[in-house]
Amino acid sequence: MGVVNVTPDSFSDGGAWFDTERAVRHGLDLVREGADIVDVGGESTRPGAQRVSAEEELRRVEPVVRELAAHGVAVSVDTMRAEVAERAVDAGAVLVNDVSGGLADPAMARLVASSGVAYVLMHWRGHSHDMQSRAVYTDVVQEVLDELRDRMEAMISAGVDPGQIVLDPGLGFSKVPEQGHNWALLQELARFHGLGRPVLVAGSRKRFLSRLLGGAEGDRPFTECDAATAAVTTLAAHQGAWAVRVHDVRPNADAVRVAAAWSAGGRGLDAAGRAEPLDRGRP
Ligand code: PMM
Repeated sequence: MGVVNVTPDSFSDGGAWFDTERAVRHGLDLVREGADIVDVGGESTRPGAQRVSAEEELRRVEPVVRELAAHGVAVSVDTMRAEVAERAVDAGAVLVNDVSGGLADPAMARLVASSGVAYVLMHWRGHSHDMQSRAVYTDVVQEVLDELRDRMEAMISAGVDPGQIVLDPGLGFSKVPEQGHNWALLQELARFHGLGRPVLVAGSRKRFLSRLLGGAEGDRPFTECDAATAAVTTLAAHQGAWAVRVHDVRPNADAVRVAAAWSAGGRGLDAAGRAEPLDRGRP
């Protein structure tokens, strides 16, 4: 899953694609580099970010979703708002990526149920302006698992088919580098398969990587964390992740193929020893 943030202020690529035409071109580039899905977002969720209005969010994402879908791209919309999700689905999105797991907008469950599209349900404890103060855990892995299961059950009670749901531990959201929360979740990623749904991992260019690689001069710049992101992808794919959400697609698509070839021990390659085109399937 390649990321197109149509925002002026996102974590690592804020401003770069803040224009419909550039955003669409970037989305098409990501598909050429190997993305199966392009995730279009119009609201930054970086720690401390303030919300934008639904009108502004729609103005940013709707034309990009429509244009990419018209080019045959499988488009995901990264939104916490049912209204934005609905308009994006009408414009051709096939997946709703809701970082709030249905908590930010009570109308989201109904929309996901009635539209029948795939739904990424992420672990979330609150909006960006104060989410890091909610990063208080006794056992981060168990608590994230329990909270994801509760949210999944709430969505199912509201009419969502379990087959629509993809789960995401929400790296960086109410998880702090100082406590090692993100690494604990990655170490125990296999336990998330126990919830019975595909798992998405989204560590690309996040602070826990820039902190890991930083030195006395401070954190490594986010845009210099793509090799580390690809390393996370290799390990996540090897542990059975369904998808990774990344900014720089090519090295991560390569990493997924390496992990697949490694796991298969050479089976499934063509006569020249090449990987077959990637097809991870849809949930
Ligand atoms: N992280 C960001 C945005 N959307 N969606 C999912 N499902 N999981 C995530 O962890 C996630 C997300 C923030 O990252 P960005 O601003 O670098 O895109």
